[in-house]
Amino acid sequence: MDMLHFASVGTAYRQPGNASWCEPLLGDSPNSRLWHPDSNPKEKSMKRLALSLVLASFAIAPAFAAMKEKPLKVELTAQNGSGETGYAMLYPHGAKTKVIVHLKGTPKGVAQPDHIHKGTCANLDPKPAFVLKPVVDGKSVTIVHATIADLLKEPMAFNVHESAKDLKKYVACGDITAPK
Ligand SMILES: [Cu+2]
Repeated sequence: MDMLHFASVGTAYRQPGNASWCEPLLGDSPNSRLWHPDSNPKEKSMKRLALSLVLASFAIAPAFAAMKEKPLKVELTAQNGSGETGYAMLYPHGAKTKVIVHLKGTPKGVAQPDHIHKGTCANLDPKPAFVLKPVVDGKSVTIVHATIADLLKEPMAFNVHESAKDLKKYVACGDITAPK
């Protein structure tokens, strides 16, 4: 059902003095005449209930959206003398997260594997939890199938590896922590 459809339902069954907050949503549309005026009262009240639930969810959704996730920045510090430092930005992307990694001091043209691992930089689970696009010339962009809240549920960290050949050398790392 699209918004117009909702609007016509709302016009047909709206009661006087009821729910003034939803007025802006309910334009008087010619479509409302399509609704049968003699449908039985029980059905009407069921429809009203369904309608108010739907409208309530419309009213609540923006409130949630307002307190929804903000982008999160994770600082990445150099490891093993790499001189590679930077940060990762995590942007809410529906039920997913868009991750953009920015690194300075990377070797030119080299693809550096990049992951989110469970654990912390000090104690990293070697198995990647999320595989990111490799960092090339200091940048990597990936859509991760988890929300920022998911990524904050347990300790997790970004890490960047020297190269596909030299995976064991970590060149940068950053713990994912909630903003203070
Ligand atoms: Cu890794």
